[in-house]
Amino acid sequence: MQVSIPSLIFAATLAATIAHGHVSSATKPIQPQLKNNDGLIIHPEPIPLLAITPNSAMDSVEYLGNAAVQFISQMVSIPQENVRVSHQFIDAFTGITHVHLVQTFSSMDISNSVANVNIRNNKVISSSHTFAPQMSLHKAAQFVKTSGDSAKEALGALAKHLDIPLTSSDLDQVTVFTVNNLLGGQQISIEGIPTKLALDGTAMAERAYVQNESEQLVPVWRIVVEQQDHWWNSYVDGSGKVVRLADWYSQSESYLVYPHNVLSPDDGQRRLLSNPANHVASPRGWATGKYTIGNNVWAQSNPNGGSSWRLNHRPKSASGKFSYPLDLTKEPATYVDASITQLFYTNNLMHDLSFIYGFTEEAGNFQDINYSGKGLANDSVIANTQDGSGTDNANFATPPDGQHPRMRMYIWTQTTPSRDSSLEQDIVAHEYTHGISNRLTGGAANSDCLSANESGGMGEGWSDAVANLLRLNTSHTPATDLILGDYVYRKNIRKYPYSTSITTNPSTYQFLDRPDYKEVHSIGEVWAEMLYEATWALITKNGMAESLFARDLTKGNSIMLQILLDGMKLQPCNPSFVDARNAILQAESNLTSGSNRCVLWKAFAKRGLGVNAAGKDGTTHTEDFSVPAECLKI
Ligand SMILES: *[C@@H]1O[C@H](CO)[C@@H](O)[C@H](O)[C@H]1NC(C)=O
Ligand SMILES: *[C@@H]1O[C@H](CO)[C@@H](O)[C@H](O)[C@H]1NC(C)=O
Ligand SMILES: *[C@@H]1O[C@H](CO)[C@@H](O)[C@H](O)[C@H]1NC(C)=O
Ligand SMILES: *[C@@H]1O[C@H](CO)[C@@H](O)[C@H](O)[C@H]1NC(C)=O
Ligand SMILES: CC(=O)N[C@H]1CO[C@H](CO)[C@@H](O)[C@@H]1O
Ligand SMILES: CC(=O)N[C@H]1CO[C@H](CO)[C@@H](O)[C@@H]1O
Ligand SMILES: [Zn+2]
Repeated sequence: MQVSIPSLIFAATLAATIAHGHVSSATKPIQPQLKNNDGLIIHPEPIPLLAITPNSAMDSVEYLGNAAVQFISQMVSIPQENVRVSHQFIDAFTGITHVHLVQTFSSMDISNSVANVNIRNNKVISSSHTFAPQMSLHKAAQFVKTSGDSAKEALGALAKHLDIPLTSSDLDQVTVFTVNNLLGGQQISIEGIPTKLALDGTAMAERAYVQNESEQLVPVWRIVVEQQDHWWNSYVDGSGKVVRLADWYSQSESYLVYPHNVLSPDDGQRRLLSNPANHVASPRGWATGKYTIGNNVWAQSNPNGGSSWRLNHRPKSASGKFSYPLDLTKEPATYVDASITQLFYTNNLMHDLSFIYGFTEEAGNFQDINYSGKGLANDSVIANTQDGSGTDNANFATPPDGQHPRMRMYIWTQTTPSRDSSLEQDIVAHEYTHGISNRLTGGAANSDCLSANESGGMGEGWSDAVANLLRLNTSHTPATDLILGDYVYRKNIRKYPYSTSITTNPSTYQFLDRPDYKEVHSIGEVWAEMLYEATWALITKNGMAESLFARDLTKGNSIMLQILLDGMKLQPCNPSFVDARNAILQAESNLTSGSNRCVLWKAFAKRGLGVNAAGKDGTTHTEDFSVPAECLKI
């Protein structure tokens, strides 16, 4: 029986069926942006420390600490008695003495007014500070309420901020004790706290100041409370507002997955990857809690194929380690947690990769919280593994910015046992790229810009092209041919392998006029083949970066991914092949100033999209194999 070629993915615009609800967002740290933060000041001529007579009783470390106090207080014109050394040591490797200081007021720390002074050979080589000016000290408000009860009120305010409100009967159970701290100041021990707020029922409180964004000193209660996954150092002002908040717990996450250089189970083993998130693209990591849920993706199974997803099954890990058994001799349902973990991983990988290359919050990417405050929030990817609404396929729906896209990965039935498409990177990468191309073409608010014949076809093509780029590595050469879907389908899901050989893959521009090239995936094959030529042309000229994630724009594969995404942003809604090629050429001109222009022209011309090629939807396509005259001499 003939098996029909499955049509991987229609990038359909979403009907308004997706459930919309509150996305729980982790509490964010709060750090006032201080005015007087000039960063590290390097003193090219190291500044000799002023001679304070070393007291013979002091060791040199203490001497340097005092000298640092004197140095910094002179530099910012505040009294020495308002500066305290919080930590200092001599680094045995460099010989540099590092002195850390904090500004004080009324014998209390101004918690975020800090400085550091780096000293070598009794000279200051660099320093920094965020001290409040002397004027602020004069104006500073005194504590009005200092009683233990006001510490309790502050705890109640913190609980509310953390979304764990305490009832009045909860608060009735809470008791406060005054204890003396090591510096002779008063500390308060708070006990009897519900364990939902404090792991062991206790918290520490002390009075302090916080410098706010207008250089004013705000009297606060500092409260330290430890929870299962957080360890909060908080500063609550008299009105109950949390004005500073830090989490001492750094979330660690790990995933047992096929890493991105292992295309599928056919290609290698799973490995446990620790903290794989890119710090720029996902500053707070991938999983924000105990499940495969995060700011970029919510991954779950969906065996019945319905549209609900929030409460669907997901693996749970209290420790942040997502590691589940996988026996490929059994049916996919037996390893659903491994599959969800893999899908979560690959989606996040695509998020981070595309973010680095400019699919940012501002550009309309997929995130629940936009950390930059730009772009619309609440649109993480809904990624369903083993989705019951189909088999032998996968798809991705992209509504406009601010609405969740949905990825549905199906089980493939070509083999016994069946295979799970979430385990094949090229298919997941293909799907995710539909989201990128749809959001970037025509702007993030318009999801209808790859919906004509040619543009829809190119949507398929970009998806194959990015999947190809992601899997290329330094042992590949221009002679490498790539096929898609090999793991789940056991053969190529496209007509021809992607290849720089005209014999292996004969696709050219004029194929678009053939009756068997009206369907988007066929059109996409022609476009992706042109992009495969362009990719190798760029790599041949510029070499290949070992990892795309380094975004080394001197290397061919990174240049290619960059101009693909830049081109999407430049091109019109529903572009033709000619438009998209021109946008890529313009992106190249901006990025590498034309140094790769002729290489690109030659690649496109090799496949009939040369300088005199003409055509668009509704017309015939005239192919042309020539390059601009300027490219003939090179
Ligand atoms: C996200 O969605 C929730 C619930 O629908 C809403 O309360 C919240 O304001 C939204 N956030 C943004 C930034 O749109
Ligand atoms: C800083 O604190 C002062 C005194 O409490 C207040 O008047 C001012 O509005 C605060 N500034 C900011 C930016 O919060
Ligand atoms: C490149 O990928 C191939 C699979 O296509 C793999 O066999 C090979 O080991 C990889 N090489 C490197 C350097 O990662
Ligand atoms: C788009 O393709 C369909 C069939 O695949 C065809 O009927 C239609 O005429 C095409 N539209 C244009 C504008 O070429
Ligand atoms: C434009 C826009 O919707 N910006 C949102 C980004 O996210 C923050 C919350 O993190 C919202 O407050 C903004 O409205
Ligand atoms: C080579 C070149 O033209 N680079 C420009 C690309 O666009 C950015 C943003 O407009 C400019 O800053 C670059 O100079
Ligand atoms: Zn597709």
